[in-house]
Amino acid sequence: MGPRFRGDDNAGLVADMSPRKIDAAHAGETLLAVLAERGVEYLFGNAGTDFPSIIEGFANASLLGRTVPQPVTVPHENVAVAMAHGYYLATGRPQAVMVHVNVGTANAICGLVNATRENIPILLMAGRTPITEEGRLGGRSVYIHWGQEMFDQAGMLRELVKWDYELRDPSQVEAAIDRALNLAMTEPRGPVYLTLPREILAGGGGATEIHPREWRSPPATPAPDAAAVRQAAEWLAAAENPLLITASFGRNPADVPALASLAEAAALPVIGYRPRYMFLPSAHPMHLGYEPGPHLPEADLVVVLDCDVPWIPRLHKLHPNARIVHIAADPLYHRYPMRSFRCDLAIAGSSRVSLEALRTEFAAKKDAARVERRRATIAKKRAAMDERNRALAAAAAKASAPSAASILAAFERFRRPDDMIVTELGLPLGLMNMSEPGTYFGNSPAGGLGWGLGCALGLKLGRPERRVVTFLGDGTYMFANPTPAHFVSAAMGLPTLTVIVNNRMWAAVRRATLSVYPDGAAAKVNRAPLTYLEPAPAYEMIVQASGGYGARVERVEDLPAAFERALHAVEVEKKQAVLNVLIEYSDSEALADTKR
Ligand SMILES: Cc1ncc(C[n+]2csc(CCOP(=O)(O)OP(=O)(O)O)c2C)c(N)n1
Repeated sequence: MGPRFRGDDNAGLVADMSPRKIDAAHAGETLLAVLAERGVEYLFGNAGTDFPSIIEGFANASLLGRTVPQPVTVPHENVAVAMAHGYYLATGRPQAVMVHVNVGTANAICGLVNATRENIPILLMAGRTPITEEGRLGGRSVYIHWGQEMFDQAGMLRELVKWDYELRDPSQVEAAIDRALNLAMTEPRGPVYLTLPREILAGGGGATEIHPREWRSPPATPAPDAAAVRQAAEWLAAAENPLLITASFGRNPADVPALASLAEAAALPVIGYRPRYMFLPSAHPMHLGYEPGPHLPEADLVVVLDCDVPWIPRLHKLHPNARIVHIAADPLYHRYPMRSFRCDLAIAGSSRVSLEALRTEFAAKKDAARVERRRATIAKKRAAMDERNRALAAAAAKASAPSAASILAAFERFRRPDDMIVTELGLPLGLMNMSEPGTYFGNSPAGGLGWGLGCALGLKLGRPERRVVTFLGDGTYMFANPTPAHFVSAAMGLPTLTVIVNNRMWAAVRRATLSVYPDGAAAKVNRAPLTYLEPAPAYEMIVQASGGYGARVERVEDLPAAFERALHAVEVEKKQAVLNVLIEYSDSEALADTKR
């Protein structure tokens, strides 16, 4: 094979693109070898009768000392997908999940809904019931092989993945894995699905060629259009009250300085609306908190950055003459069936590059006096916000029953800047002083509950040196398959702290009911149906069954000691820990929440 040149400038002559040869027993072994070659470190697996060649492949690899992904046994598919999700967030590297035919896929789908709406690349693989009824190695051999067949197994999730394919021949393994991973990693990123019939996995084998990873590279993220950036910069220079709203910016922690620098230079205040990541240090003078509502009526320019839902039209009113600029890899969110926020200008491409380009263009166009006027206005708003947060923390500390605010305020004293915080709850984030990118992970806008525990495990696997702390409600804890999650934590040595904010109900469901029927019957009756989770289990005991530390907390004054003890369990005893904190639910707070 002749030499190959890579890169725009022909700077890199790849020394050797010749394939590596392995002696594979079957396509299942080739699959594992290709995954490892492509940098997939883990296969989160929930196995069934479709796995023989995969299990053989792993076993043979350990006998032969061959490099394969590390198999992780995950006893619920939703946890497996959430682990791959968390691992990607921690490392930027997509991983593989393999589940059992259609039934395992069905269990994985909630996690996949979350991943797809957060553009998380995951290679989801599933067996496909054996095709042949007799005569072939790997063909049907047990009762379920008839009942599990579907006309179109991928039809269950086609809407949720960027690509799906059924492996048709053993010779396709490398090409199929490459296509899967490259499409998953191409912006806008997302999960992909590959089904693996048992005969195909059992076939093939012999001398097999595996090319180096560079053989098929994914495209780089497109750069933004220069004219569009110039237009946005002009509007940013002319605005009296610009505002930037984001939700998913900061998924790549390395991007955060680009926003910090533009916000500072342009006196551009930033709101994280239902943020999924740390997008700007809390102490940054341009950080104006988490509610766009109060600022939107006077904002004459709104920059919507990596944000699927920048405001709720029913709740929030815009300045009638505001200019709206959307910036994202996929600014129109093309997979959302309906989404019609106003848009004067959309800039597609890498958000970091767009922000950097905007900063450069803005520097050439800015009106220095206007920028300083903006800075002074923002400083006043920021001071008022800091005062409100101080009052909230003080009130929470004085109350006798814990609340989400007092839990967060108590934890704040123990939090290290690089702790990774996961939450599936609407926490009062103004009480958290976030300073480092990549330290906060909120749940997907799809809101498929039960993601947090698995995500925390994936984060810990990717960054074992970090502390990982998850805040979730009692309802969400049950959605998260706690027994499988605690099992994986113990089996893999992944100690994390979970804090259950336990109101013994699905408060979000009650809130939703009251927001539609504020004076209705459900608001008046004592216990509206389908809302309460009583008698409440002793959740702290579930983790103990997996050798973890669990404790129950009922008073605000006990919170500091509880956090100290639980963090000691995690850090020193290397045990997973759960704090089950009982809080009181209040309808008036819930009603206030529906108006934000
Ligand atoms: C998989 C899934 N099922 C149901 C829901 C609907 N849902 C949204 S919030 C919620 C209640 C969550 O309860 P909990 O974690 O206790 O938090 P709380 O609302 O009480 O603060 C439910 C059931 C969902 N989002 N996801």
